[in-house]
Amino acid sequence: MATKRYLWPADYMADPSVHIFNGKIYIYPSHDYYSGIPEDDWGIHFDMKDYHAFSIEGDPMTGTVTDHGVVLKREDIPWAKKQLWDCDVQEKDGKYYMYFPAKDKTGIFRCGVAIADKPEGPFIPQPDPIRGSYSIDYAVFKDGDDYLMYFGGIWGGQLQRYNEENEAVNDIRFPEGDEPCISPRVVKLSKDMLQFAEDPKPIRIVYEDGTPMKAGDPHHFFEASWMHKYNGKYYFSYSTGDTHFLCYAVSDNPYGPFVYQGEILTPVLGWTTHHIIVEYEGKWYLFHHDCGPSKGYTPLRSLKVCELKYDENGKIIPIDGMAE
Ligand code: FUB
Repeated sequence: MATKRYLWPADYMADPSVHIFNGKIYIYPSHDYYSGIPEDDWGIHFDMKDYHAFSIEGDPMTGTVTDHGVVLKREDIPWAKKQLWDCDVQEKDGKYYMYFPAKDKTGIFRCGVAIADKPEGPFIPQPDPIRGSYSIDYAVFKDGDDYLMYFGGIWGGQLQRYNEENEAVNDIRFPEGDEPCISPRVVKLSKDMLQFAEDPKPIRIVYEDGTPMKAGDPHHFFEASWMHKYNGKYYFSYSTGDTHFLCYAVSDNPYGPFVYQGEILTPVLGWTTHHIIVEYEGKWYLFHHDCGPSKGYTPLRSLKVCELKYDENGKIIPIDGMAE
């Protein structure tokens, strides 16, 4: 029996964000389509125009998947010009908040917020993006009464354009070799969920000896942050982009530093790798995407799910990205 399941063979969906709302699994993916834009290192071929919401009836490996249709589209977002990339959704006081990246009219990624009364949408966008927001791949984690957003992605995700004081820089350069890799960011959201409550801070991913993850290490941070908690510890997971792994690091503090632990998923078919980890009815699952159905064509990705297991020390047992 296959240990992985393609969730929605009818269309190309990527970058899953998954939460349990009212006891049910909801998925908010990016919606890939054939844009005809030639592939480049900056991901301009990913010119997504809308988001769908999905839900699963029961067990993610076997339950019926429902497409709730388009829940937000580019033409309804006043400030957004193009590229609706990886989003996330969180619930507070019965309202559902979608956080999504899009390029504004000057070509800069910003974080928009859209609000719904139900997890299946529709989501109504705010007129402007979050003040001071930048880069991509916003993942919002509920930690007690706080909502923490983890974000950032290099190359096409523009994180290299900002210093750790959140200022745009002119002299863009990528660290190399033994230099520390570019750090993802974390920021607490305001009580109304619509703005940042503080300045975003860099997240340190360190080795066991406390030294920073090197830019030349194939396990460097690239994009696709996710946070979950297991046995009281914070697990920060991410994609290594150009080396095509999903990896994770662990901390006692949601702001880090996070000690590097290992790989979660080895490379899949297709360039990008992107995931979430969620617990449902006592089991843990990895949702991600690959390009199996499009025969390895990176701009057209498909949603997948498989079970994820920990060993007795809380280490994630790595999964083979190419296994069926
Ligand atoms: O879908 C566009 C981008 O590709 C995402 O934002 C990245 O995480 C990568 O999956």
